[in-house]
Amino acid sequence: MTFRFTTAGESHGRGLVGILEGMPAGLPVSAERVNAELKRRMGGYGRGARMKIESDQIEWLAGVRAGETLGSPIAMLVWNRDWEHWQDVMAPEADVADRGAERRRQVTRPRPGHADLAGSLKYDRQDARDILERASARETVARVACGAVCKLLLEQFGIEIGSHVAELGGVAAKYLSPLPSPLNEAADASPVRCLDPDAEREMIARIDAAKAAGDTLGGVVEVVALGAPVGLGSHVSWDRKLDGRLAQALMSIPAVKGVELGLGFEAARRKGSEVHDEILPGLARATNRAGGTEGGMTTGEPLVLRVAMKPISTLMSPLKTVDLKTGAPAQAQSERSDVTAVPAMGVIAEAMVALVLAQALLEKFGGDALSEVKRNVAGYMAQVRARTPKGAAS
Ligand code: EPS
Repeated sequence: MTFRFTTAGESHGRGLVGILEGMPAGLPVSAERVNAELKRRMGGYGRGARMKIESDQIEWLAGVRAGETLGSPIAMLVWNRDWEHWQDVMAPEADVADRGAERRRQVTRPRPGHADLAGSLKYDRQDARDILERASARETVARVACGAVCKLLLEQFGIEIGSHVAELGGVAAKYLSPLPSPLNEAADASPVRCLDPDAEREMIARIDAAKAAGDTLGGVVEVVALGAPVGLGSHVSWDRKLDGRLAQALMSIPAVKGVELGLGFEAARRKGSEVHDEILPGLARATNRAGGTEGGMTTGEPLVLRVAMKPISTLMSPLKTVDLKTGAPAQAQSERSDVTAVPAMGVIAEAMVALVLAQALLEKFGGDALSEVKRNVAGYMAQVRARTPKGAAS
């Protein structure tokens, strides 16, 4: 069965829609669980005034009845409350009465680092708002809603995904080993989703300083998925490799510039004997430097990914640009925005990992009903156990 998802919606348009296809029938779902993820995404110190306006909640449009999925496409809608203030600017109709010859709030001074310039040229638009409204990270609301349904599926198989902020504005958190469990309970208790209180204090100070200077900050989030069985993804073809699929999904998050798995770039600096994870009796691993995949397949160890986000490109102290209407040098457009969205990006990254893992799980064990998927997983796990060498610790 094809598993796919897509989103529609502009930042200040009427609302956002997420469509998820290929979920088996019989999966218990609830708006409360999805909304809890949306609420986590809205948080984080350094967000702008927009998050005080919105109160993101889904409405089920299709695919769910009596608290369970039907196996049909699932559609979810989140209204933009801010639409009220943008109706004339964003109206789909050509003839909105009070706007005169041109729509208000046109953007002709593209922001370096945003989609404004390349998008305006590519799509042949005079007003870069036609580009930035869709390039906005507001779209990730619909991703998180779809990811939340995937998390509910993964939960049925003991797979749990969490994240924490490892670095923000150049401040690195001390690494906690082992990580707290449940990870998200600990991370969500921090306003920057950081597990190190000293680093948290310094990150908040840097966000305040950046805000005062009209600047923005990036950072690094670590995402951890526990409980994935060995063998999701495949070595046989480039587009089935799970590490590649995870990297693509995470790189598609607005402002994300890099993804590492396990040791990541550090592996390139070490000798082989200091990189690879030795195999112990019972087929356990001495270490997990690989970060949970080998040959494009899960190893059964935790998946550990790090995701780097650049600073948001809307600066209140703007950079140089060119006005596309006149060709004259200008200052880039400033719009209300966030100082940093790194804590929220962690929640979005969890959703993207959930989408990739759900797809890979259903690819391998797919069935029309949850009961069928469960039988397939149980049969496979019995096969894996039977392959574990005799006399080994299990
Ligand atoms: C964003 C700009 C800000 C952010 C927005 C992403 O919105 P606004 O221009 O309305 O102030 O708050 O993020 C969200 C609305 C969200 O829900 O995450 C941008 O330009 O990408």
